[in-house]
Amino acid sequence: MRMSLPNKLPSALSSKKLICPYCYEQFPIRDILFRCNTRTGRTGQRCVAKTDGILEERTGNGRELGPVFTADGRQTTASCPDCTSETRYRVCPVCHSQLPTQFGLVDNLLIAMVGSKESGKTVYMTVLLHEVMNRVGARLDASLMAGDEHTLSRFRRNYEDNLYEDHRLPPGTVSASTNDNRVDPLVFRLSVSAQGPLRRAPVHTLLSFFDAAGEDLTSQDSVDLNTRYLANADGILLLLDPLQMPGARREAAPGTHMPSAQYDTSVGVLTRITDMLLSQPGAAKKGRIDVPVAVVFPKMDVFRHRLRRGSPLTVEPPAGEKFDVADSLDVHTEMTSLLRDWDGVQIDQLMRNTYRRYRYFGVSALGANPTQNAEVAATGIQPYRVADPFIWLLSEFGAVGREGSG
Ligand SMILES: Nc1nc2c(ncn2[C@@H]2O[C@H](COP(=O)(O)OP(=O)(O)O)[C@@H](O)[C@H]2O)c(=O)[nH]1
Ligand SMILES: [Mg+2]
Ligand SMILES: [Zn+2]
Ligand SMILES: [Zn+2]
Repeated sequence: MRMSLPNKLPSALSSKKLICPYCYEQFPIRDILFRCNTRTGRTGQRCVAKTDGILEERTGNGRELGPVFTADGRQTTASCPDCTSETRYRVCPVCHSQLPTQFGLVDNLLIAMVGSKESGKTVYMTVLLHEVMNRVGARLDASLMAGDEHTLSRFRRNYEDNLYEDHRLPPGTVSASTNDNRVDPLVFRLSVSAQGPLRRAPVHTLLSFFDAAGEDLTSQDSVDLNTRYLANADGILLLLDPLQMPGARREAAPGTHMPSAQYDTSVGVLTRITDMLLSQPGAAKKGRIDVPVAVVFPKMDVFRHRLRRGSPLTVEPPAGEKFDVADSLDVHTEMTSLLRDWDGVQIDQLMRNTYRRYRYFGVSALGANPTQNAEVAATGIQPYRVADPFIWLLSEFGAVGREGSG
């Protein structure tokens, strides 16, 4: 699906503050910069490609690229002051990342993912995106594509191929603080076809996934580093690992690989994130945090043998093209009662008292415990309910419809 782009951004947008999907910094649209495409211009001159110091420092991308220059950021093209060549490359004024073509023209939704170390973030994100690109996308009549070349190659090489081709589990994610404060989110384009009588045009959104390293959330300092990402996110996927809750650990299937992190990290991470969000000006409405938070309990496969008969976490989830409200509430209720069994009442109280829009989800990205050698089980990857939290967030954003009630 291709969109035709106007040359000038709609005036309604020109005063709007935008947030870069790569560095999550905010800036007005007129501040967008351009990058010379290093083609020979009308005057016969040609700019030389060089490493961009700012881009390299911020993202680690040290490729040789055309020079960056200032022009009217409300336009989609500009001509280079040095070589007169006309360029369509727009870049972020802060980190110099090339902005997706649709940036500023379509909704820009930032989804931050957080959770403690070893809670399963990297595995979950890989399987979720793989599923949405394949099966789930077809079901929602939506297509998900990498928003830029860098994301495309990085997602394949560092995430998808590892798990799906080599059947290997990811190594620990590098912490933002041990990596010169660099963070490099994956940016995707999601197009959802027109649904129902009320929606005539397809919805295009840019999604930015930021896989925060969990170790960044175990001290107040490192939480501050992630503040910008979380504070500017439109939706949060919060992974709370049951295996990092004492009451749940003892119920896990024999042979389950236990995370090496301390017990209380699930509550700890939630507490620190909550404090951070509450400290943001305007984040809370009537004392409650307004950003939708999907509270995802991963690795549910290791508790399958303990679930009661008829539990919504044992049935095939609905596969309609809309978000199924009743099913989701059933799962939410089931997770609430599991939390009680797992001594997680504190988590539930914190959510109830501080968040306005949150929902519990039980998922399994792998469907089974990996082998002792950190490989995918011989039965392969059999994801269960991985897309539920994502579809709920999309429905909260108004990008997919809802059906049923509860
Ligand atoms: N049984 C089971 N284990 C999982 C699942 N997802 C992740 N794990 C385990 O959790 C470990 C950490 O996962 P990873 O995604 O690297 O965690 P991260 O540190 O939060 O990125 C993996 O090596 C697996 O052992 C799952 O769906 N089921
Ligand atoms: Mg990771
Ligand atoms: Zn030039
Ligand atoms: Zn940026």
